[in-house]
Amino acid sequence: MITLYQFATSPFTEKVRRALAYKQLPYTVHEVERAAVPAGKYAAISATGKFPAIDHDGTVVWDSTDILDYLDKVFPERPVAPDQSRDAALAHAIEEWADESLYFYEMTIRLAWPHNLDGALEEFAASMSHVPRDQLRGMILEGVKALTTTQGIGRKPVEQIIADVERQFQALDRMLDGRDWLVGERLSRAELSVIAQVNALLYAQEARAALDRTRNVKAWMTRVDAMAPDAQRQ
Ligand SMILES: N[C@@H](CCC(=O)N[C@@H](CS)C(=O)NCC(=O)O)C(=O)O
Repeated sequence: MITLYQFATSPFTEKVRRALAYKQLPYTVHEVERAAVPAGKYAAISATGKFPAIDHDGTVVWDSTDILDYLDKVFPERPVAPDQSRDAALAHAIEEWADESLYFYEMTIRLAWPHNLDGALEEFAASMSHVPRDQLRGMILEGVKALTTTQGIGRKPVEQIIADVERQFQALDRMLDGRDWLVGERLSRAELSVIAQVNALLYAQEARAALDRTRNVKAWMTRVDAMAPDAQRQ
């Protein structure tokens, strides 16, 4: 039995849900109470206090990348890792691009830009129902601004961030020129990582405009959705 501990709003959680769907593995979802994390309620599930994490018959794994490794090891059917060694390395590099670069862009433009946060706020409110909306909005804007300022993207002028996002979408588009999948001849973990961050980015009007200027990305998203749907987005 697999239990997925998640924040519903996290792109890393979407990545894992898609992997579980692709591998046709049943699971139950435990929505993590954000307010209870600092007090250690989930310390036995995620030592970092970050989610997603899974509990598979008592084996606990946290971090979406480690979770995908684990799932392929224990359930080798329908692997999300490519077969060829070089393709597997490339999929890993693309996964890191998604998790460590696209992620900071989606956080910045979805959650630290007020006109985009308003469209995402209701989903955050679902896991923090005890916090009044206005207070929650302020907490997210302030918290994410502090985080992305420390990381660096939050210090860039808005126009530069929009240009960066355009370049990221164009890079993804060119990776898909003349091919169905990012790596190799079938869906891989590269798809699952990237589509999750793209969907988070698309809360922002600037990212939707960038997507409209691509030639291959929408069709690729439809292909990924068909093979590895996200139950939460249906
Ligand atoms: N590298 C981790 C990142 C997970 C992550 O950053 N999750 C965020 C939600 S999007 C989180 O749990 N944040 C809570 C915190 O940092 O306290 C993964 O791939 O799972």
